[in-house]
Amino acid sequence: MDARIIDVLRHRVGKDERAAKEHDWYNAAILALRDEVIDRWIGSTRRTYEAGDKRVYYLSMEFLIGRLLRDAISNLGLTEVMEGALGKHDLELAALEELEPDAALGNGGLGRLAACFMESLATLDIPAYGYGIRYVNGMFRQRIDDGWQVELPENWLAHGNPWEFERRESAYLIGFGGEVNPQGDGVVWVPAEEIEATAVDTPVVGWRGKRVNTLRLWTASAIDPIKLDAFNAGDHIGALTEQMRADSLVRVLYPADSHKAGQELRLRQEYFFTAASIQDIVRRHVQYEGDIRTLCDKAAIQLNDTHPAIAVAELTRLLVDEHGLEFNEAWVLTQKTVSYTNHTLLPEALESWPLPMFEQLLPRHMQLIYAINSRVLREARKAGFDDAMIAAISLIDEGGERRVRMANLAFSGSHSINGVAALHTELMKETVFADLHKLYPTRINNKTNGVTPRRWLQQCNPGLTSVITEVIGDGFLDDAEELSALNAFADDAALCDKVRAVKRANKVALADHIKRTMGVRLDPDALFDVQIKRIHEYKRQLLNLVETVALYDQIRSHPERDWVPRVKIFGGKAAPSYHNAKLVIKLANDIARRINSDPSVGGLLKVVFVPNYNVSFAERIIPAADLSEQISTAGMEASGTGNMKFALNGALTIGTLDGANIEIKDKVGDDNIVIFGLTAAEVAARRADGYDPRAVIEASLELSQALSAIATGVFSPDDRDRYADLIGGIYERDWFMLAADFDGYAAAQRTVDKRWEDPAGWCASAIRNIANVGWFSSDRTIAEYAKDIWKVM
Ligand code: 26Q
Repeated sequence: MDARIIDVLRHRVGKDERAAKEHDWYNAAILALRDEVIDRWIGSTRRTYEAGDKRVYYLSMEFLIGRLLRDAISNLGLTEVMEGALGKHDLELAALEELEPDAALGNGGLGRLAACFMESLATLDIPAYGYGIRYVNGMFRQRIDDGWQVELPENWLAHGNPWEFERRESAYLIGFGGEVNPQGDGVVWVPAEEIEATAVDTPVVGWRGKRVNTLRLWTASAIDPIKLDAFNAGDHIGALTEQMRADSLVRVLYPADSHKAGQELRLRQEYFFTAASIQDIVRRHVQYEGDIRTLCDKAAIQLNDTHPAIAVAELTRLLVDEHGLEFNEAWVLTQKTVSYTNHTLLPEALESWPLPMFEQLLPRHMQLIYAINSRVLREARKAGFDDAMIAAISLIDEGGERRVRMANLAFSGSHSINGVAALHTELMKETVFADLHKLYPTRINNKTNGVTPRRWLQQCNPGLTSVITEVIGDGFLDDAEELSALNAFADDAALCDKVRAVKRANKVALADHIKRTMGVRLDPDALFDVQIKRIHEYKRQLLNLVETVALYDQIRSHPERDWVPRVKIFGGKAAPSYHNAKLVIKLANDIARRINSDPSVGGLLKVVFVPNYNVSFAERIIPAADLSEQISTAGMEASGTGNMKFALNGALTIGTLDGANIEIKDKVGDDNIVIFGLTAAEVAARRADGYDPRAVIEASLELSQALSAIATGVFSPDDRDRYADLIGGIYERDWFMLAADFDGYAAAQRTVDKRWEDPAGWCASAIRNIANVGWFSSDRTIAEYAKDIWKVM
């Protein structure tokens, strides 16, 4: 490897090893490794082609990949080889890895899930393509200025991207607008505007490098990048407008992860990448198989939420308008090929588009949606559905301004619709999809999420990985459920010491990092209590902050008690337009400033809000966490995946009976998790009965004192009214039931303190968490999709 790196450094980077800077070595290391990746990539592609295997296509607006270097080296088994080669030049692999920018082409859970799935697909040797958008600017970089979030553009491509390959030959025209005209016995869509989509491919290496799959992201360009006639006539700006319109499609990721859709640009982005992907899939099929009618035998198209739901209409359109199928035959083939995953029940995150906008942008698709709708509604009427049920099933929302419902389109066009955790899937059947489920009772199924144990244990926590290997061997690296062998050693004092030593080392490393980057000193022997995720009212960072304030009051009132030293760590981004989420960030920083500088807490409590939480920071902080905060209002977090990563790294969970927390509890056992709060059914019942938050607050002294301290400006002396409305909202409405769950949460935190005071017991629980969450490997999840939905295993 050393000779290869030197050769690459000279001939591809163009540097003498004596003159090479860190960045040159970084580029040389990636390019040397890349050759190995490419050979396997070509091998995998050939193998699939020769065997005529069915392929999986994962369509997603988001792929939150993070860094690739460590992942690729580790999955190829070259970590030691690479470290050795670089060591000869006094370079540390870990230091070079830090130079890689995160590929942050996603908001949060949904995008990260897509990245874990890509890795597991390759690991399980399933031929698969991920399809998405090559955003020039991914998720914004978050800076904290005087406690407030400031969004800065993220320029991950500034120094080029050695992992990507542009495929100029894989380009398609994507139309927008225009009109639909009769032609022969069919129609022809004549778009008003056409933009070219070009493929940019990134290899995805599976564990042990057996298969390398393709992540194909689309970039956009004008057919005629510069209109020379306009330019020559003096219209220099006008000559470039088409290229600007194309650029805008792939310019930036929408930084909202639950939002009332309404922006035309968003719909244009969705159609752009979906249409390019569907054209690519159809072209590949026809080229290899000849007959479009066998598409469903050779292709499985999975929609990651409704963002690519237009695929249903686009595929039907291609089959009818370009391949001459009858509508009914096209529709059945579409359904057999497509399946859809739902990731949220929040009403504001359910996509729908104003019908006039939709019709103007996609006139042919609108016609087909009417045709699909009349077919679905006919089936509903035949099944005896009443008017209210028909209205709920319709692809068009007729209440007020007419809108196209993307979830109903995705459901109608799919043979499988899955939720992402058991509770979420049941709630899908009872709420948003209740009527569609009655009409098509076999379609909804559950696929509980998972995370890749390569990135989220082996790579991010090498210390823990080697301790586990010493005890149970390395079989768990190939089958995470083999971690269960650790159960036999949960009470083993020697193992406990080692697990604790690793955790402490990880905490020291995190504390060093935070000291260096933020100037805050943390005690590595304190309990590290971590809540990292997007800032959202339903995720209830505010509940954690209010409890922090209550604890602060308690410590000051009873300094004589034996308080457990705690560090409360928060991290996460707020959507730029989400006022209350941004205020929660400011509140965390206001609380941190006050508490951290109060000598009367004597270092027993520290609060930090880490700026710019991203995948790379998650890889640092999760191995260092003792306590994982998963405290969403029950029924609102579809699954959660951070919860799985923490447990896998030996943190205990404090959480509600929501999303996958319920299944984590079932696996690790009631004694190894701290559960509190209302159940989803109780939340619904309380809401239906007329919930009175004011009465609940007044009944809890601790809660009312903490809320009033925040509301009256104890933490914001520079602006005493800053939090008046935020806290007022809890008194008035409290939609997320913070007050109802507060006492239970505070009591649960004191249970955590008690457990912490028994280090052996804590450690045994941590080991039982690690031992029993192997089931949450995305390998298991993908195997279920492969068998039940895609039929490729
Ligand atoms: C929609 C329309 C317009 C603009 C943005 C959006 C949009 C973008 C992203 C809506 C939703 C998202 C992302 C949702 C998401 O991340 N959901 C999470 O998915 C995880 C993986 O299944 C679950 O674990 C989480 O519980 C769920 O919140």
